[in-house]
Amino acid sequence: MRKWMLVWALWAAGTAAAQQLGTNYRLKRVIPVEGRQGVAADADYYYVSGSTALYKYAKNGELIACNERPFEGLPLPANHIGDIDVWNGEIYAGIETFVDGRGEHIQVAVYDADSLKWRRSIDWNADSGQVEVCGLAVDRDRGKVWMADWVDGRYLYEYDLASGRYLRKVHLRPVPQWQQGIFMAEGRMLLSADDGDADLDEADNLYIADLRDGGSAATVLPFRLMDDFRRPGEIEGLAIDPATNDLLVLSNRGARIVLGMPRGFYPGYDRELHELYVYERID
Ligand SMILES: [Ca+2]
Ligand SMILES: [Ca+2]
Repeated sequence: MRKWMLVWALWAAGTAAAQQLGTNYRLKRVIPVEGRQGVAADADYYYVSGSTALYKYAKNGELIACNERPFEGLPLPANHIGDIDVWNGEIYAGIETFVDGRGEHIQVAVYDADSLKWRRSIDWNADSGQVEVCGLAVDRDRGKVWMADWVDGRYLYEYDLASGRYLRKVHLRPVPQWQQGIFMAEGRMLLSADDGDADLDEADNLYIADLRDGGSAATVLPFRLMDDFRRPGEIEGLAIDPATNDLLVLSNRGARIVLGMPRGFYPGYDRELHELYVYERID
């Protein structure tokens, strides 16, 4: 291969993998899914987490595979999966035991994206101050993984992907209320927050924090009001599709949520619906 071809091939591979953020998104599709917690995407598939399961979907919404026993073999007790990410053929899941609004036994569990089987886990550093894991995000450019905390949302926690070592936390100012999912692109963190009260028909929100300066604190800015969901409910995980740069946001509707746990249904619903909202970038 000529040198310029090699350089071009490396450049093309690099740009194809890097998600890019837009400033304005338009809803193009809603896909019913099984899981109520998180979403991730690679070039060919969507991955969805339920509280106790992992699902793999073709991008037309067809269910391809599932693992309904994802805690088998894990080194710590577990009953809850939050938002997930996928990178280099592996699914990263923030896992814990979650009971009545509090988490314990936090771990980053890594699964094979083909078989959905568990491979290994990255240990939580309890001294970091993190008390819950609602979601995580891989920083593809820097080889890091970040965890967010729904109970005490003041900080995001950074770990090294290769060694699993805890590195630092970043102070969010202001703190979004009831964070759910996070996703990192171009050094900036997108956060979903379940800050709209579904009892009052309030929409939930996405926020963005620029972490590129490496500082101990980051300013959180509004990114998008999610007022185009079919009914205000519980916003969950989010991701950017690396093939299309579509914004993917999971949301639940129909169930009344108290302290993070479903407690009965709103009028007109006899079950909770889980939907993947697919947004195309328009600028
Ligand atoms: Ca969640
Ligand atoms: Ca809400």
